[in-house]
Amino acid sequence: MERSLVLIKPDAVRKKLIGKIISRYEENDLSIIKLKMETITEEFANIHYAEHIGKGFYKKLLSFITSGPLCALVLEGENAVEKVREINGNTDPEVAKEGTIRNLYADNKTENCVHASDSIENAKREVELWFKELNN
Ligand code: 3AN
Repeated sequence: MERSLVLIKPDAVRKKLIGKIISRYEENDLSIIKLKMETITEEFANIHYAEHIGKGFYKKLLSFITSGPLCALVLEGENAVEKVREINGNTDPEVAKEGTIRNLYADNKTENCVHASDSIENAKREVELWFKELNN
């Protein structure tokens, strides 16, 4: 069983898409084992997105991700990391395959509704960062 950290980002929360997005994961046989809503600080965002600090899009990403409440969840299931990324679709909604969350609901590369861990190693780091009580 694998775990992945998912964020339903502030744009999706504002558009009242939490239910629709969560349904897609559940319909694909993933279980929600943790779930919370909060508005994160810039300090916390800098830890989560450490690998992107200094990139051209980072300031915009930082201001967006701290702009309002988001929903963080840990999903568990077979092949969860890869499965969630397939369900989410490409970072760029114009490239994302038809039927993926980003194809259906995302506006652009910054406001793209969801985040998911991109490797098993990062999933472990992110799950522990967001849910300290889960020592996986
Ligand atoms: P993904 O979330 O698809 O794994 P990453 O990890 O490459 O994408 O990027 C992290 C986040 O940074 C993305 N979710 C997206 O919001 C933002 N981002 C990535 N590339 C760009 C870009 N070229 N322009 C604007 N925002 C970007």
